[in-house]
Amino acid sequence: MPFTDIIYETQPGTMLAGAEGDGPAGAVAWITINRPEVRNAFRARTVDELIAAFRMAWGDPDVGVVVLTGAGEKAFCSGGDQKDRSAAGYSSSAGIGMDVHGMHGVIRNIPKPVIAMVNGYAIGGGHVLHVVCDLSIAADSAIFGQTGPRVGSVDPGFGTAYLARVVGEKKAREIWYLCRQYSAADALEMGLVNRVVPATELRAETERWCLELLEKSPTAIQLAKVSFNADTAHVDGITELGYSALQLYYGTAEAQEGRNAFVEKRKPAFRNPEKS
Ligand code: S0N
Repeated sequence: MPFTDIIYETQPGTMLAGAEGDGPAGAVAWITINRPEVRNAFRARTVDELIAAFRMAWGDPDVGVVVLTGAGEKAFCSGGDQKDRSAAGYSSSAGIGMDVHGMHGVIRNIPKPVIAMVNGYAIGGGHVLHVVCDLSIAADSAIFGQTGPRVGSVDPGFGTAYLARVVGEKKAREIWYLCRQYSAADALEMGLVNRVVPATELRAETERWCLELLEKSPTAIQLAKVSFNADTAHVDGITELGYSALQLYYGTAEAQEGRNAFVEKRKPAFRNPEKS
């Protein structure tokens, strides 16, 4: 599949910041969402390309770590492309909607650590993306938050249940219900990210983490990842159910009001959508 919405690159361990002498064997796969004009929002094609890229990294024996990031300095990812969303949900040439569940699945199941390098806004479905990665390293300028109840959407799967594992039930509910934005410092304090560095040092710091990971036993890391995942594997079933309900919700006037208000740059009127 030729990529239009993402960039896939590999970088040998010997070329990483901090590598000395021969450096470690192995390589890093860099996957960059490349739609900066819409703050790296994803459409169905983007999701299909991300799944294909993660499978490439999965099948490449040299790749020991995957880094997911966004193009430009403004955004990591702003979630589903609201301009590509109708009452039928998100469009897709295959007619099966957008495979967000499949995208979360490949990030969770690839037997290699995945680092989210959060270079700006991680918002909505873009926030969920960093949450499902194994580790998150953020620029001090990064901003975090969910928007679903403001735009007539929700991620009733890993986006809610797994977030609660990361930051606790009370904080996860606050994040989802109030749709506030949080600074990188807030994110570090609540355990939502592993490290915050000045934006100018983000790439080098991420490379140093990759270097450390490449020096470890890949099989030990793989087994650790699988065992961490086993504890939340039941969320897959919740996601199937939740996404089926989400597809029905997208067809309602209430959900359409959220999407229309975002595109028209106005406040939504959820409690009386027909009159707006
Ligand atoms: C990211 C924000 C905060 C950036 O604000 P800023 O810097 O002021 O820029 P803007 O002027 O707002 O944006 C610049 C241009 O980019 C467009 N744009 C931005 N985000 C999107 C987007 N998501 N879709 C389409 N276009 C986007 C702007 O319209 C603007 O374009 P122009 O210049 O032409 O006006 C801010 O942009 C923001 O809040 N964005 C919206 C974020 C959002 O609501 N995302 C959807 C999130 N959805 C969910 O949370 C649903 C749950 C979920 O995860 C999910 C689950 C299953 C299936 C799908 C989804 C899904 O993600 O929907």
